[in-house]
Formats: sequence, structure tokens, C-alpha cells
Amino acid sequence: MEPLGLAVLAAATPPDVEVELIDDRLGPIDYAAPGDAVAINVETYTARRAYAIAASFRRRGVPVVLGGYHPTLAPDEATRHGDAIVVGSADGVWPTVVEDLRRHRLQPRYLGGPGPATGVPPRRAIFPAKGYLPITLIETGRGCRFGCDFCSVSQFFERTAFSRPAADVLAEIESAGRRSVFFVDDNIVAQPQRARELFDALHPAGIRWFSQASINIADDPALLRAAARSGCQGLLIGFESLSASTLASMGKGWALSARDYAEAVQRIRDAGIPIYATFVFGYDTDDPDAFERTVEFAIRQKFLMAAFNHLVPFPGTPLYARLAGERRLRQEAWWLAPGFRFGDVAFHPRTMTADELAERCYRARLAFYSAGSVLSRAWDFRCNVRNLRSAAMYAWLNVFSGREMRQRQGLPIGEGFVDDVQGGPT
Ligand code: B12
Ligand code: SF4
Repeated sequence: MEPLGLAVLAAATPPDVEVELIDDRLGPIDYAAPGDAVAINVETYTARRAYAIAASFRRRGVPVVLGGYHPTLAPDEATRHGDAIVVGSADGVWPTVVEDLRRHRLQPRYLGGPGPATGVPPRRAIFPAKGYLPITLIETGRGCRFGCDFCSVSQFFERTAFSRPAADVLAEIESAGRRSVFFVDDNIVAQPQRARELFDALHPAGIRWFSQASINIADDPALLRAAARSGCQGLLIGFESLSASTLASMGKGWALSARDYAEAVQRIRDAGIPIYATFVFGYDTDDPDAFERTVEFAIRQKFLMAAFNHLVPFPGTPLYARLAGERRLRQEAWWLAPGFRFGDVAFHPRTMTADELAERCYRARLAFYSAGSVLSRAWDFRCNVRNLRSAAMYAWLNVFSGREMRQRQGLPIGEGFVDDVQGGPT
């Protein structure tokens, strides 16, 4: 997908500065290309690779600025790998960083805070014409007011939710010029009244959209109807667990205490909205049977897609602090550990070994994306397969997700790190 954060950064860059986007996922980086500074987006899973790229540019005398989730949540570490870091949202503070670069007085750390979007439309012209999915990423808001203990978003935005005026969102959809939109909001119904206004405003635009929402959307039938009418093709909802005690221990007790999951799913499906459900395993109250029970539930509820993730102690989260305090992290900075692979578990669970947890999650994914499950979930003419278009989308998403899930498992994170640090990439 197109990296929206970098287009936001490009839009905040003074117009007399030339900007070029290089996406490490799309092709090799030309480290010798002329340039006065490099800005790199860093997430926890990409930190190792990002630091290697930063080191290569810095060795050539090009100053590097790091920003995004990881530098915000692990600022002391990130500071060692860049000439400057930006903590938090960069929209407002970026012009100052650029000015300081010009004047050769770059500060080591800039504070953007958990701020809202400035309203300046992202500069999508920086995206190359080929290589990305033909879907436009747009923010209608940022942040979430809940405080789940494992969640980076909750820490990044300090449990605050910001929203943009519906008119701005509509203007951006219009100028981006695509009918398929992914609203990247962490919780599009974080402010239900505002969400209702947005959905009503979206209705005439005739778009098809996908986003993320919290389960309490199910409590508001009018909001559900408005979402469906405005073109909602699916919502990613973090169910996390079927166990009330596990949910309580992650700070998400509210999700199940106020409602029954099956009933809530029913209401969302009655509105014709397919669900991408996500679950997480590895809490101290999770028994080995939890996996099978959850997969059965996910297939029975005919979810469009589902993720069965093991718990990840992302830096800067309460979960990380707790596991570190209990000396249960396998490595403190697991994201930099040589040999760490996608799918590896970074801590010692209580009720099974780390490898067992990884294996059980993988098996849950295999079961959910098995041919039998895909066929049984397709037998759903209200949501997953309600017309030819949704049937094609259902088939594509399930085949693609199943394949991608297999391909990612065991992939080393930060490939190329050792070469880069020792000799420089070729
Ligand atoms: C869309 C999205 C995706 C898309 C991919 C998007 C893409 N373009 O490729 C998909 C669905 C594929 C995806 C996948 C994953 N994602 Co994701 N994703 C998001 C989401 C929801 C929105 C990103 C976005 O566009 N935000 C809007 C833009 C404007 O914000 P931004 O990118 O943060 O940029 C702002 C600041 O961070 C900062 N900034 C960013 N970069 C830079 C660089 C510099 C130099 C500076 C100065 C500032 C700066 O300034 C920007 C403007 O204020 C975020 C949550 C979120 N709210 O951001 C999660 C999120 C980034 N994803 C996350 C994760 C964990 C993943 C996965 C690993 C999940 C998984 N288990 O598979 C994968 C793999 C990602 C990978 N890199 O390998 C985590 C990262 C946590 C962390 N600590 O790193 C997040 C925060 C979600 C969460 N709930 O925790 N993701
Ligand atoms: S509801 Fe979702 S976005 Fe909000 S804090 Fe919990 S996991 Fe994070």
C-alpha cells in the first residue's frame, strides 16, 4: 500500500525543496544518489532494516531524520541511529526540521506530540505510478480513547482521538480520484456522533470503503446502517479474545462485559457489513484450548478474514513494561536481535512455551484459511457473497491472505542488516 505518512511529510515540506520517495519494498535503494537529507519512517518490525539504511546514508555524510511509531515509542534507541528524530505526529513540526536542516543546526529530537492532522492534503504525487494496490489511504481521524495494554496507537496518541471535518475528507477523496478507499483510522467510530456525520456525508460520494472500528459500533443500529449506506465494504474489529478474564487483563474488558460477541456480530452482519476479526493469544489466562475454540467461532461467524496473532510486546506499551519487569522478555530489544523472524514470540508465556504459542497461532491461521473454511464462509449471501463483486473480493482476499500468511511466516526481519553495517549495501 502507498505509505501515507510519507505523503503527509512531503505535503508539510516547503515547496522549494525537492522531494523523492524511495520505497525499500519496491526496489533497491541508490545510496549514491544526490540528496541533502534522508527522512525514514520506522516501525518496530522495520527498525532493524531502517537503522541499516540510515547507517549507510550517514556513512556517506547525508543527515538522516527518523520518525514514526518506533522512534516515538523507543526514542532513546532511535536517537542513536539518526541525526535527528521526530517524536509523535510530524505534520506541524516538520517545516521546522527542514529549516534547521537548511541552516545546519539540526536538533537531536523534535516533539510533534499526539497532534491532529493539519488538514493539508497529503502529496500523493510522490507515489510512483506502479507497484501499489489501487486503493487510496485516507485519514478521517487519528488515535483512540481506549487503553489496551499491548497497543502502540494508544501510547502514540496518549489515549486521545482526533477527527477531521467531513468536508475535508470528501475533498481529499475527490482529489485522490479513486473509488476504493481505506480509511486508516485506528477506530473510525472513536467519536460516534462525528462518525455518523461523516457516514452521512460520504453517502453521495459513491465510494467503497474499508476501515477499523471497535466492537461497540454494534450497539448503535443507526450508525451501522449509515456506515453500510455510505459504502462500507468491511470493518476490521479487534475481538482479541473470547475470554472475559483475558480481555480484562489487557484492559479491554469493556468489549465483552457490555455485550455478547455473537449477538454483536449478528447485528453488524444484519447491516450487511463483513468483518475482518483479529484475535491475540499469549496472555496468562489463555489455555491451550483457546485456539481451537476461537477458530471455530471465527468460522461459525463467517468472518470475511481473521488474524490469529501472538501477543507482541511493542516498546513503550504497558505490556512491554510489565513483561520486562517480570523478566519475561526473551530479548529486551527483540526487534534488533539477529535471527529474529516474523512469527517468533518475543516473551515467555505462562501456559505454554514461546514456540508452542507461535506454532498454535500459525496452525489457527492455516485452519481459518483452509479450503473447507473458505468454502463454508462463502455460504453467506448477506455479507461475504452478496453479489458478483463481493464474491470476487471474498475469493481474492482469502486466497491472497492465505498465501501471504504462509509466505511471511519465518521471514527474517531486517534482512541485509549485517552487510549494511559492515561493508555497506550494494
Ligand atoms: C495502514 C496500516 C497498515 C497497512 C500498510 C500501510 C502501508 N502504507 O504500507 C497494512 C494493513 C498492510 C499494515 C501492516 C502491518 N502493520 Co500497520 N498500520 C497501518 C495503520 C492503521 C495506518 C498507517 C497510516 O497510514 N497512518 C497515517 C499516517 C499519516 O500516519 P503515520 O504513518 O504514523 O505518519 C505520521 C507519524 O508517524 C510521523 N511519521 C511517520 N513516518 C515518519 C518519518 C519521518 C522521518 C518523520 C519525521 C515522521 C514520520 O509523521 C506522520 C504524520 O504525522 C497504522 C496505525 C496508525 N494509526 O498509524 C498501523 C501500524 C503502523 N501497523 C502496525 C503493525 C504492527 C503492522 C504489522 C506488523 C501487523 C502484522 N502483524 O502483520 C504489519 C506489517 C507492517 C510492516 N511494515 O511490515 C503497528 C506498528 C506498531 C509499531 N510499534 O511499530 C501500527 C501502529 C498499528 C497498531 N495498532 O499498533 N499496516
Ligand atoms: S481499541 Fe484498538 S486502537 Fe484502541 S487502544 Fe484498543 S487495540 Fe488500540
